[in-house]
Amino acid sequence: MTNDLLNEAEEFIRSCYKELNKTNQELENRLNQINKQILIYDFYEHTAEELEYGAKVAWRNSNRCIGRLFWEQLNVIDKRNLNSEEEIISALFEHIRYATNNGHIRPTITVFTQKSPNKTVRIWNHQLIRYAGYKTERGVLGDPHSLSFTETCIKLGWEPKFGKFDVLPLVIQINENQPKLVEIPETLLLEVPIRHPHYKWFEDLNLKWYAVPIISDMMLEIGGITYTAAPFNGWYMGTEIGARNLADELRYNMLPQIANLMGLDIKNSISLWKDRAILELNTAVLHSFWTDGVSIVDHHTAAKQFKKFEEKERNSEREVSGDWTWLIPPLAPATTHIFHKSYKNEINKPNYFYQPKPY
Ligand code: HEM
Ligand code: NRG
Repeated sequence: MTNDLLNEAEEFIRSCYKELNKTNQELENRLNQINKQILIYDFYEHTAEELEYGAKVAWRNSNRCIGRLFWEQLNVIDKRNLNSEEEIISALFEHIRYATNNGHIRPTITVFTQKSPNKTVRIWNHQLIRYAGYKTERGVLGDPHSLSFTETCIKLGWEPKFGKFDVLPLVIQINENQPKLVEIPETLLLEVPIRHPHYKWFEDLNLKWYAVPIISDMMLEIGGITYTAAPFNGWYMGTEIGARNLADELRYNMLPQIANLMGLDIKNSISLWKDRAILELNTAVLHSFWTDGVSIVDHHTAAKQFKKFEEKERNSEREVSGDWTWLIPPLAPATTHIFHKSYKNEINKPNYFYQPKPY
């Protein structure tokens, strides 16, 4: 155990200090110090600089992410010193406010206390901002992706609102304590009503989506240390909302309604009604975010940015690993360069990993 940690720590510190152009003396000193700490305490703590670099490299190593060109611009907020649920909740509110930035979204991560035998912090939400989903006799109301978490919130005392776009409360747990629930203040929530540049009827669908995707259920692993609560965000690629969240049959399933309103024959798949509807839905998402001044990227621009990332990495003599099945956009994949090449899906660390659900 101790040996694994020592090895992981050493590997991280060596590459970190090399990329940060530290002297050999600094490297040796730090390795000695970490060695001692691990031998005595069975753990060590990152410096603020190591943490910042580790979180950035974890993004750089995220094989499924097409947005990695901007990995060096991640804003890392160090909140490892917080001890209570209340303090953590305030820090999450501050993350939402800082990252949202009135629509000019800032890629941000807030890192809470590392996992240790006597302390574990977990955020139960999949994303800090997410819509509830309810099972009713007439099918699912809201986001089916949130069904089990919504049920959990209700069991913990949350009052369900039975709307299509109810923002779920934050749920924070320290150790095995009773989890704390709190609503996100409305003033912090930025949402975008979806309308179409040409189809006036589109707004009558009353669709909207929240501005900032803040993944809060993954763990950040750096040099053998695990951060179980480290919510991070960038901005959306339009297809995440327009080709998946609002389109998937197992999500908001809006394509049949949109196709009907477009006057297409949804009985006949060779009319390509799904393709026509999904295209207009994606047009509407990009148009609405753009018009409201909320950061978003279309999949063609994102793919171009990813190409630039690949070039930059090659110049730094690093290989880009990637998960092709996730990197290709769900809309017109073959129009991007990503479709036409392959990537090694090799897992490098630091990285962000799934962890078991706490509920
Ligand atoms: C996945 C885009 C920022 C880490 C993804 C996906 C997209 C994307 C389209 C695939 C999502 C899906 O299919 O569900 C972007 C864009 C960003 C951005 C446009 C804008 C800056 C970030 C940041 C981080 C990050 C800041 C971490 C610091 C990840 C990870 C995944 C991912 C870990 C995989 C998630 C999973 O396995 O569920 N990203 N991303 N991304 N991104 Fe990014
Ligand atoms: N598809 C998910 C979000 C996954 C991460 N996407 C990002 N991440 N853009 C959804 O809510 O649609 N990010 O950190 O910006």
